[in-house]
Amino acid sequence: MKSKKTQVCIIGSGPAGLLLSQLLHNEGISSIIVDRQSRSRIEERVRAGVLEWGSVEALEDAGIGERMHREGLPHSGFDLAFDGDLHRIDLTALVDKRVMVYGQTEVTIDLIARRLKQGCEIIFSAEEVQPIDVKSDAPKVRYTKDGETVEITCDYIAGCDGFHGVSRQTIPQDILKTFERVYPFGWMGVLVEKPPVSDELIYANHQRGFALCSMRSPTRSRYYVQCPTTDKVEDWSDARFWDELAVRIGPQVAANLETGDSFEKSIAPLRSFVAEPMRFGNLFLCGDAAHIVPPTGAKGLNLAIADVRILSRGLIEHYKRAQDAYLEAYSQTCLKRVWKVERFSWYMSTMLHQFPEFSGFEKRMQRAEFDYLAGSEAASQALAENYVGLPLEM
Ligand code: RFL
Ligand code: PHB
Repeated sequence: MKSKKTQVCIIGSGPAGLLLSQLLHNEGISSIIVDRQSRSRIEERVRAGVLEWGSVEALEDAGIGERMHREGLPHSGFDLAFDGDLHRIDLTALVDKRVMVYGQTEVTIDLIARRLKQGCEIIFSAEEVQPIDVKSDAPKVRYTKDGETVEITCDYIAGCDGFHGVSRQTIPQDILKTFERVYPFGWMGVLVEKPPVSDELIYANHQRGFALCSMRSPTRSRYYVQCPTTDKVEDWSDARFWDELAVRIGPQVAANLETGDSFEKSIAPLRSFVAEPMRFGNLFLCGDAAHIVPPTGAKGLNLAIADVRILSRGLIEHYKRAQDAYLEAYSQTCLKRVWKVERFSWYMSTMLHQFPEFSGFEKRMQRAEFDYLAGSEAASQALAENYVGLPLEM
């Protein structure tokens, strides 16, 4: 068996794992990243699109601010729509902050390029990845590649391997508590090389279901419609998708909709999930490995970045100043914030979707929530405060 050594071994080369590696490298702390997927598969995944400003700053610290600021689109507001009525959430006026529209795909491409250029070892296409001896002072990550088994010995393991990863499963069942809500619908998403229907995002609740108008650039749009979990991508021809989207966003907005051939189509299920604690021995869980939010508040990626900011601070304090207070508090600090973000994502999802089990009462509640937001600056401000991102510690 071949062996390697590093200070922090990171499982998962998604945005969480890559950003952690970069922030540690900035302070002279070594890491190796192991991922089961190939580089091209990782760089092709289409996921989140909105960055909180705290995430923007973390990515600047990671040295990938240049392209993000050149190609990203700062947004100072977005629209909520309810059966055709519109209410703008003016982020700048309400909370003096903005968000950045820049795709997770681009963030990942930028981070991989930078990490490899700086000589970081990223092992792609690793098989049978397994954290071992995580309660000892010398935990290891074992994997197989090209028929050879390799063991990486380290001080700490960061489990950044997403919801279906192996890290969380390493924590014994009598220690790990999980909390979950699965929503009775999914999002059918398309990418199209056409200018966005509006300069800002539009989140719409319509009797026929939720719709979201988003974008990746001034010439590339990202649209979603709520669909049953049983639907398949093949059920949604482009023509059906555009017809449905136009109905849900209403004639006023749809008048500006430019349709075309979609070049990416996928269905994502909606789930809320939290695992507690986020640390076991010398294994730390980060991002989707520890929690999932429904995408309605654009929080999944941002929450992963917040975990990484908290963990990198703890590891830097450990290595640079022999102080472990931040590291000891990692799980507690993250979970306090995680639950607030879970609450916001659940709230946005509940307000904006059609739930098969909802009676007339719940539907009137959704409408009342929209009317309250439209008529109350305080209510809009609370929504805006969450949308731009809560402070790291709150
Ligand atoms: P990622 O991005 O899932 O990366 C995890 C990495 O770990 C690897 N991996 C393993 N490696 C080694 N061994 C194993 N056993 C492994 N198992 C998995 C994977 O190959 C992968 O490279 O997690 P990370 O870094 O925590 O980042 C979190 C974000 O990706 C996630 O929160 C968001 O993308 C969530 N999300 C969305 N969030 C939004 O805010 N807006 C969206 O529109 C949005 N759309 C989505 C999404 C997540 C999706 N998933 C997970 C299916 C759409 C989809 C389809
Ligand atoms: C996206 O552009 O993919 C996107 C934007 C906002 C969300 C979810 C997804 O809330």
